[in-house]
Amino acid sequence: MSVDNLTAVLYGIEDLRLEQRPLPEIADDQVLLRMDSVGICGSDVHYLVDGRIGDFIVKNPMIIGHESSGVVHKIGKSVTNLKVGDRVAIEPGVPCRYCSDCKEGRYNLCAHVIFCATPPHDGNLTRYYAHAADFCYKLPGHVSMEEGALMEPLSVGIHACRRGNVGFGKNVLILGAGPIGLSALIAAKSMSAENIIITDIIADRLKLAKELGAAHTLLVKNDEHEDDLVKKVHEKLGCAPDISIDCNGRQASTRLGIKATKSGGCVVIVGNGPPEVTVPLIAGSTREVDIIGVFRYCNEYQYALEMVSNGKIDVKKLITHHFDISETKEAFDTARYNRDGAIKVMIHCTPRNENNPKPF
Ligand code: 572
Ligand code: ZN
Repeated sequence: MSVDNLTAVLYGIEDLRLEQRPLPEIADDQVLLRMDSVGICGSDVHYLVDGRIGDFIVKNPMIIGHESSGVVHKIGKSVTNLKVGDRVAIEPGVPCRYCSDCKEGRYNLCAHVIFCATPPHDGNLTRYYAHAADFCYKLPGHVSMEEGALMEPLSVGIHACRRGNVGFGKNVLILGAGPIGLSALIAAKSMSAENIIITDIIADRLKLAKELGAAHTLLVKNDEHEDDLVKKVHEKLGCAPDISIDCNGRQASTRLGIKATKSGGCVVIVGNGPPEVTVPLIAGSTREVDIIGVFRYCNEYQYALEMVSNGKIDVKKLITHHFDISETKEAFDTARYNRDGAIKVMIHCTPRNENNPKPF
């Protein structure tokens, strides 16, 4: 009898199917994982709704999902860092390891990276999945599989904070309180930022942001004048932010970030909006406001895991919904329509809690 390898495959716009796939073969340096938890990311929803993000177009059926954890089911011949039964967080982007970007440690910039569920590469919302063993991170016994999956968005937040030099005493503005904005908030707290103000257009998200440690929140209305918003940020924070982290990407958000940041501060661009936006670049430049780019993350998984493991970071509150892989369509509907205050929707490829520390 063949093994159940139920898999979520995106065939094109609004065409997400569950189907059986053969068990993947593994290379010598890979492990076969029995997948456990997979979070839905905004990019997964984009590929479902638009069939593309920029030049990355779903031209052939693609397995969706990249925020994930699993249990080692089989190891390749040359794997020494893992054994069967290990519970792991899966870093979804495997770079070439040979180019100058990889050699310099900035492997997120590798032009040859194979990133799960970025076309044309398959993701891992499936029951069995093969991955490079050195991009799997063993979870300590007390860390749950869901937390393992959340190491991915958390790594984005940590990378953004590191790129902006968030640290002790810094006042931070975070634009956008979705999963990435909230991850940046959690990361900034863990790096001893002084006060953090976070914005969003959805009040529920700001409520959660408060629970996660934001000193101030700012509910933004769509048609609000940006100079009024700058004033509000400064009034609430008591000063201009040293660092603004734009997790939104919309023009209005990037503009507010540049205008609100103190002279000599920096704006970190995490959110991806349209490829070209109009911003007050020269007004920012003449105040020596640095604009810093972010592309995913590199070298953050180990730190993210350490912070969750030692209790300095708690990501569990980000999870608002749980679904079984057989309910993938409902899970995506919940994520895309922000149903019931959805922040992070988690899909379980193994029955929930089966691989988790007990008691729950
Ligand atoms: O978890 C990583 C991640 N990265 C995202 C989006 C969602 N999740 N990015 C935005 C889209 N870009 S991209 O360069 N691209 C589709 C490869 O436009 C990557 C980073
Ligand atoms: Zn993502």
